[in-house]
Amino acid sequence: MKVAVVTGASKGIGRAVSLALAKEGYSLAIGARSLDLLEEVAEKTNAFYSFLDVSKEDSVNQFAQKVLKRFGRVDLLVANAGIGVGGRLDEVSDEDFERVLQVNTLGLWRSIKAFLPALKKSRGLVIAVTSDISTRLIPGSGAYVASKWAARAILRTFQIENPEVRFLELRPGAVDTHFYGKPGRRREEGFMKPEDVAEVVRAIVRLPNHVRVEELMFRSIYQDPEY
Ligand code: NJP
Repeated sequence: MKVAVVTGASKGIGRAVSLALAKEGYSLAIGARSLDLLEEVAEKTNAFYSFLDVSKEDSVNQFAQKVLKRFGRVDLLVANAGIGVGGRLDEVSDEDFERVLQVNTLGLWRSIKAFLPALKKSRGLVIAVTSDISTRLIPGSGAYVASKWAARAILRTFQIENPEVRFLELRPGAVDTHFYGKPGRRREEGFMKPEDVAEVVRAIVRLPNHVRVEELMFRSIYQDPEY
C-alpha cells in the first residue's frame, strides 16, 4: 500500500492532485479547513479526510497523528495548502503579511516536519507546491513572493538535512483556481487547469525511486515566458 497525504485538498490544485493520485493507486489522506468540500473529494477518492489548518501547529500535529494512526505509513506528502495576499510592501498590513507567512511558509514547514519521521522510514517523496515566482519578483505582491522564496529555502534545507527523503519544489505558473477568485478563465489568458498540474504530479510519482527531481517550473504556453 502506498499512502499519499495532500494538504489543501478541498479545491483547486490539491483537489485535482488528490483525484489523480487515487487513480494512480494511492491510499489517500487529505486535509483542509472546508470539511464539506473535503468530504466531496473523499467520496470520489475513497480518501481519509480530516480538518487541517496548516497555520496552527496543533492542527497540523493532530492531523498527522490521525493519518499515521489510520495508515501507519506515508510515502508521499503533497504540501500544497496556500493563499495569496496582494498589495505593495508599503501598504500591506501586518496582519496580511503574517497570515501569508503562517500558511505558505510556516504551514509548509510544519506539514513537512510532522510527516518527516514517516517519510524517512519509507524513503518517501515530498512535493511542495510553491510557485514560478519563488525565484523572481512581482511588485505589488511582495508578501506572497517572500512567502514562496522562504518556502524554497526551507525545502532546500530540508533536502540537505534529510538526504533519504526526496524533496521536489513544484513551481507552476498561473492556474485557474479559486486563488484568483472564481475559476473559469480561458487557457488563452495564460492559465493552466488544475488537472494540468495533476498530470505533472502523476508523471513525477511514476519515476523510479532513485531519481530525485528537485525543482520543476512549468507554465501555460500562453503565459509570457519573460513574465
Ligand atoms: O488555490 P485554491 P490553488 N490550512 O484557493 C487550502 C500555489 N500556486 O489550488 O482550507 C489548510 O483553489 C484551501 O482549503 P480551505 C498556491 O500558492 C497557485 O491555486 O478549505 N489548508 C484550498 O484547498 C498554493 O500553495 C497558483 O480553504 C488551507 C487550497 O489551500 C497552491 O498552489 C500559481 C489553508 C487552495 O486552493 C494551491 O493553490 C502558483 C490553511 N490555513 C502557485 N489555507 C495559481 N493558482 O495560479 C488555504 O504559482 N488552504
